[in-house]
Amino acid sequence: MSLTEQTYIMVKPDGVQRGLVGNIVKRFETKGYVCRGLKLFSPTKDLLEKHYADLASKKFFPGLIEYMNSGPVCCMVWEGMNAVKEGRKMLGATKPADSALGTIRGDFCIDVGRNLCHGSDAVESAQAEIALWFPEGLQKWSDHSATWVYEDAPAPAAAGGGGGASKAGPGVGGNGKDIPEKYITYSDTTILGAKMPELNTLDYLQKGDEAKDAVSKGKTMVIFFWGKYAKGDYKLVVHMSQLAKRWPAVQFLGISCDAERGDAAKLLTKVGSSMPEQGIESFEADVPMAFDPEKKANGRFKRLAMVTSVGPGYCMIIDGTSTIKWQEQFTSSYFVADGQFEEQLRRFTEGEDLIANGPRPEDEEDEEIACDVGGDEFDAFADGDGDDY
Ligand code: RTP
Ligand code: MG
Repeated sequence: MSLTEQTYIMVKPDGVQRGLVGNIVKRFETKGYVCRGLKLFSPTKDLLEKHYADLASKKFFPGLIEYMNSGPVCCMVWEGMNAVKEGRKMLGATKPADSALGTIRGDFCIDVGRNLCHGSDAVESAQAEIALWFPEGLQKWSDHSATWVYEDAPAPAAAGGGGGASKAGPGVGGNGKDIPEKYITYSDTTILGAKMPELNTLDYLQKGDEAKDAVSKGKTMVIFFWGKYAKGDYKLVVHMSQLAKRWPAVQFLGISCDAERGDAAKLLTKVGSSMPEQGIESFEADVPMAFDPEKKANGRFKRLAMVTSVGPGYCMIIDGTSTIKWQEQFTSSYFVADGQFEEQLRRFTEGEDLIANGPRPEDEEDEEIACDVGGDEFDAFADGDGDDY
């Protein structure tokens, strides 16, 4: 259950006129939601038409646009558990007559064409509406009340991210422990700052349109390498799926290191399976996943990184200009929670400086250790006991 689900709420011109902004803010705030955006705004007709595009064929559409364009609206983004559903409940049904007393529409209006407020109807539409109405981005700040609102709230230090508490800092992982030398990403790691190579040779196993759309629109991306043959790596896939839910604005993409398409595809048939020996209650892979024919994409990353291999567990954060901002290697015994990836993603999406581990110490002899683990030849991943997945 996400504590960072967001909904877009808009107080319509009649609601603004009648002073309902304060009432609506108070309801969300006292319930425990966090405000991530709030502004009075006079929208263009074009923006309103985009917002209400799904109603374009309705008879009332021209009237709706004209009325919404007749004065300023108040735009808000509220964040918290079940924000979309709870927001709709607070606003009431579309028709005021069907709205229960105690809801905004139930208490303060009569006519459907003047129903005072708008609320997103799904998590996906909320994200699209937030992007439309707040192209400048949202406010980022730590919610000091989180532990009073949620039983499982993140510790205050990480509340701004809305996710699990992270103790990550220079040389220290999210679990508060020193990161083993070979897994530290030093600031002079070759791939950092490089431009992501073309992904046009990928053969998507699922959700390809989503990934292609994100690449063409220059969305922030997380790319991770995985392999059916790499058994210890399955937990990474689950973890990445969970991070993807936490950061819906970031596009996740998993690229297979398997030599055969059939092998890669087979892992995806295991969604929902329990894998107790890997500590997986229910296997998840709910992000775009691609087979990499002839490992062409892999080769491009390998050349960029100047390493001998890029294998399962190799993860990157890539910004909207295709620049690789962060890279970390996980393995069958070094998990995402042990490293800095999650905290770096939080920092990146909230506009904070990333943790810097400094340059690789000069007396290090083998400069490629950190990049080599998890490579094709990495035995720890070997699927040695038959084809039970
Ligand atoms: P909203 O999007 O504004 O939260 O409202 P909603 O989901 O409850 O309802 P939706 O079907 O999306 O309608 C959007 C807005 O169009 C106006 N409407 N007029 N005259 C009519 O029959 C009619 N039906 C809808 C309302 O202003 C409604 O909020
Ligand atoms: Mg609607």
